[in-house]
Amino acid sequence: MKGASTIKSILHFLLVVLLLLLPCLAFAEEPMLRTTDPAPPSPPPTLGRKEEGRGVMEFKAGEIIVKFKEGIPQAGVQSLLLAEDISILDEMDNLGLRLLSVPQGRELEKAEELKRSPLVEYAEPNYVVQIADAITAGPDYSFRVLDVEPNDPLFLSQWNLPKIEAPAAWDITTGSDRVIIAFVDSGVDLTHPELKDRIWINTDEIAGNGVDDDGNGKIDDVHGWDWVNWDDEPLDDYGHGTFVASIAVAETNNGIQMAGVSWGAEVMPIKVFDERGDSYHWHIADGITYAADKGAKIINLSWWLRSGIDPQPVRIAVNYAYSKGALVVAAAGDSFDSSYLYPAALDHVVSVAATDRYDGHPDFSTYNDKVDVAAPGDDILGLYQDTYARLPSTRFAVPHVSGLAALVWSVNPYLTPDEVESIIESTAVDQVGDPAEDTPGRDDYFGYGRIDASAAVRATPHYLEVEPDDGLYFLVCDDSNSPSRKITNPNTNSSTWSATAIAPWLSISDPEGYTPSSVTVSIDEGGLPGYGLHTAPITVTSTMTNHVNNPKTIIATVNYSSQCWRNYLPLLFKNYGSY
Ligand SMILES: [Ca+2]
Ligand SMILES: [Ca+2]
Ligand SMILES: [Ca+2]
Ligand SMILES: [Ca+2]
Repeated sequence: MKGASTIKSILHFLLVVLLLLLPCLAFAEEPMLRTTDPAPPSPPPTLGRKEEGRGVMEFKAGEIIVKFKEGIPQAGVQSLLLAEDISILDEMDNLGLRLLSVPQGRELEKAEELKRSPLVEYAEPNYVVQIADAITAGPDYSFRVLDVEPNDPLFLSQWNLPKIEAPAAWDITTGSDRVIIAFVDSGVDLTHPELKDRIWINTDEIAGNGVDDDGNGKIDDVHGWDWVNWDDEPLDDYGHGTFVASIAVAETNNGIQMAGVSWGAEVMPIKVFDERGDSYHWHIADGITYAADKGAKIINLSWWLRSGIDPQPVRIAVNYAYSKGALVVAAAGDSFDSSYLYPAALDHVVSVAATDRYDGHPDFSTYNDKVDVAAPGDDILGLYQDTYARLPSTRFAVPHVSGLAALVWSVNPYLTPDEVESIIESTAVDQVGDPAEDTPGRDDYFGYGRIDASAAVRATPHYLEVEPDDGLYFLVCDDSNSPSRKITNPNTNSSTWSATAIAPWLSISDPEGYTPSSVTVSIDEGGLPGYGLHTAPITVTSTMTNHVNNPKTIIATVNYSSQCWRNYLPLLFKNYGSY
């Protein structure tokens, strides 16, 4: 077997040569690594992690949120921060919260140290919130875009609106633009034809002058604010906020696309979620506070926090918003179980569960003793980018309740958040679902029941408001046409009120229009008894059976002369601004 031995020797030789060459090959491939240069530094971590509650909580590296006890001297706070080598990044004076800068990697340790100080009420990391956070495997959260854009109005395929009796509610009101819904979300498409005329305008701020005119720390925040990019354009680069807002307030009866629950409400975009759908407790707490300070009546929170821990900054912000008269509405969650999810499980938050088109309880919808009401939250149509999507989630049940609260507040702008919540809950339809789940009265699956918009607005005591409410002034002359003026009701539909007068020289039309609605008051010159000043009362009456402040009287005054120049001259000095 000499030949075999020779082959073995040759192979052995080749192996040795190969082994000797290997370092050279490696060197030829990556010559720079053989020098003494240090390895390039890895990028700083942007997130920390902590085992908590139901899983791992992520938080922003280098930041913690602290609330100092009330009445603590500032000097004490300063020396504590100095001793701990901590600096202040941001402050929320209304909530008494401070965002502190701490060394990266030591967030939990620093929070624990501060918690031991008698000056500190609580301290915790600046936790991450994910808008589409599913804590267990759940429904498909990716946006499913419709294959075919229907030629017929999309309202016909919005099963959710007739289900909650929205069309019958619209006989009473289609929603006043005086009611603002803040969407604490990923922003809103400000130029979408279905939303652009619904965007709230901050009248205390002058656009584009580079000045913080209303002194709230945000320059030129004319239509909300973007906490992610810290600018005045809360645009939606994720798609969620536009989808949610369209369910509540899409422009309706405009001949295009879809319908919203409240056609008239205004949208305040609070952009705190970024293009991946992530946010932080600090931004969310600040966004909720901003919305409450700027007069939002409803704060829509279509998301929940992972892990089920009680979020202190969000809790404090929600309590603040409630104290300012806002109704906070949040998703019960898509947990498939009975876990408490926040913010829905907080006090002063309406927790909304989902129903399907058969008034069933979808498996994903969280059930627990915090659930207040149920609303359509399965196969819900909304605007997504340049088209539509149909999605399931308790996140999309929330804007139904927000839109309904806007309708209720339109019928009566003077209700408290507790009164609005009570009307929505007491008129919700009980025992619509599986009898094993939807037991008589309140239950953990449906809360007080599936919302009924028509019943809610009809149970709301109508507070009739009209403009002008202090009198109408007319100039009537032989040498010009007789004038007419409008009395406008900005809050409710034409069916809810009427206006009458008994003077032979006054005629008043029936109310017309949705919301706003109006009557036209005309002067019949021939009925006037002669030249001079004449007055007559106009009686404005709510025709709803359930009303307050009723009826109202508006005085109509006519100044009648042969030639109008005789009237114009003294008017310049009397300053009748209403003409
Ligand atoms: Ca400002
Ligand atoms: Ca400005
Ligand atoms: Ca539309
Ligand atoms: Ca029930």
